[in-house]
This record gives sequence, C-alpha cells and structure tokens, in this order.
Amino acid sequence: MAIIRIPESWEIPEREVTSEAAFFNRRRFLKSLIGASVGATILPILGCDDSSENMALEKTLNTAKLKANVNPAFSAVDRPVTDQSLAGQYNNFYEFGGTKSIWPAAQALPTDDWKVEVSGLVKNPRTYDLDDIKKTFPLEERIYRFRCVEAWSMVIPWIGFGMRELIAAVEPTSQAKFVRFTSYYDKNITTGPSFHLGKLPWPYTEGLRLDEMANELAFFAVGVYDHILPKQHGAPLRAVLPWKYGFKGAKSIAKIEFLDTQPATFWNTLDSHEYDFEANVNPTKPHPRWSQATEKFVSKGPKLAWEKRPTLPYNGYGEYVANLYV
Ligand SMILES: Nc1nc2c(c(=O)[nH]1)N[C@H]1C(S)=C(S)[C@@H](COP(=O)(O)O)O[C@H]1N2
Ligand SMILES: [Mo]
Repeated sequence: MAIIRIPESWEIPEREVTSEAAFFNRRRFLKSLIGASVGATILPILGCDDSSENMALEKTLNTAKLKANVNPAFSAVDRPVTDQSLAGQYNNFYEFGGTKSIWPAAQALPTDDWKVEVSGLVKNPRTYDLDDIKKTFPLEERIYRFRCVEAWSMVIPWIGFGMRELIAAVEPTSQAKFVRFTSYYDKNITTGPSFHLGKLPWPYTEGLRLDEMANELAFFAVGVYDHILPKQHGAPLRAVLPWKYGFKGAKSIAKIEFLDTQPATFWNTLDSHEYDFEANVNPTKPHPRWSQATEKFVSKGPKLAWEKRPTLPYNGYGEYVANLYV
C-alpha cells in the first residue's frame, strides 16, 4: 500500500541530514573537544577521522562516576545491555537538532548549578539542586528495556530513583491528578532543528497521570552506565518510563508540576494522532505511518547494528502496569 503524504513542516527533510555547514561545524566542534586533552597533532589536517571522532564521543560519555546497587527486581532483561557508546551516539534530543547525531551539539547544554522546581498542587513545594536530589533520594540501578515510537529499541542501565519517592517527599494534594515535566529551554542554546525554527511548541513538555507516576516502574535517572548522565542522554535529570514510548521520557527536566487537568505536551500538540498522551508500547496498535509489531534492537557494538525483535505489550512490563489501564 503506497500512501503519499505531504511532510509536515517539522519533519526532517533530506537536506538536514547531509547539510554541509552542519558537517563542517561538527568537525570543528569535534576537534575542539579532543584538542584540549590529546593535542591537535594526531588529528589529520583535513578534519576528524573515525578514531578521533570515537575519542570525542568517549569524552562526552566519560562524565563523573556514579555507582549504585542494582535493584534485584530490575537487574536483567531478556536481551543484552546495549553498548554504552552506541546508546550515547544515537539519540533523540530535538532541542539540539533533528538527526540522531546530536551528541556533539548537546554538549552546549549548561548543567552547572541545575535547579529543579517542584510545584503546583503539592503540600511541600521545593526547588532541588542536584546534590539535594542525590542526598534526599536513595539511588539504585535499573536495567530497563527502552522502546522509541520510531520502532528502534535498546536496553539501558539507568541510575536514579523511583518517581514515587518524589511523590512521598512533596505530597500532592487530593486535587492533583496529573504531572507535567518541562525540559530546559533557552532559544539561544537549544536552537532546535534549523528547518522549523520558531515553529515548535517549546519548551519540550511531557506528562503522566498521577497514578502512572506512582507506579513502581516510573523512574527519574541522574546516571547511566555507572556515570552521571551525559548531556546527550538528558543531563542532569530525565524521566524513564519503560512501558511507554521513549518520547514520554522528558530529558533535562527543569520543572515538575502537579496539576488537576491533563497538560498539553510537545508531541501531542504537534500531532495528537501520531503521539497520544498515553503512548503505552503496544504491538497491536500501529503508528499511522508504520507497524509497531516489531522493533530494531540496538545491542552490542562496536558499530551500530540492528536486530529485528517482536515488540512486547507494555514493552514487557505488563505485570507492573496493565492494571492501570483496565
Ligand atoms: N527534552 C527532550 N526530551 C526527550 C526528547 C527530546 O527531543 N527532547 N526525545 C525523546 C525521545 S523521542 C526519545 S526516543 C528519548 C531518547 O533518549 P536517549 O537519547 O537517551 O536514548 O528521549 C525523549 N526525551
Ligand atoms: Mo523516541
């Protein structure tokens, strides 16, 4: 069946992927990343080769160490953990561009003195800095399956804490029925993909029902692969909701608000047919433009390679969450 459709203004045109200016800026950027520690002499005069690009990538992933005991309930899944450098070079973070290769651009995210405001319908509103978060909430590691709505998947070892711990600390009032996460946004830094400058409903927002947020699986990550979150993964705090499509997991969260009505969210505002608010992983419910019955799994490196796998209802987490949707 061939469907001819007119791309929306915010979709990625071919030129975005191969833009010459972007390519050369990237090279310059990669050089500046490596230059400081290694010295420019090893770089070929004309730009970066494969190995220097790998070194630049490794540098972005080599953030401060962060160790936490693995939660035995989430210590393994039915497939291998995705290689750290694959997960760190294939990302979605539209604030930094419309391709998967946003890791160099994402290094512009300013994470020093990060504050997270928790407000709205709560008894104890509070602004946390990252030290407060690490001191207040017991950190643990969880190995979770990760499924993007675009039908690729990974397995990621996150470090963080259950969202229910935050609920217990701030005590939502009886009027609170939803939560909204708002990602960092500064139009001079998070410049987005060039093709739709000014047209997207920034800042990136996402949301949950309060009972979804209180589920055991709902998680805030501050680390991954035994390090604090690299910027491309949404440093310093991002949401991880393994039974939902990846877009629900807002990165670089600056604000968490408890609300009495369902909030408008970024992708849902752009196209409610393609990106519903609930967004539970469901192999029997196709995306309007592709099937969700299978996925391309990114496993072991060193190079990006895809393995076809069946997609599981609720991404394999039905025993924890199916009762939320009866
Ligand atoms: N702020 C923000 N959060 C975001 C996104 C984004 O573009 N901006 N992309 C989402 C999507 S579509 C996915 S698949 C995941 C990707 O997370 P990862 O790059 O750490 O794998 O982040 C989600 N969170
Ligand atoms: Mo995604």
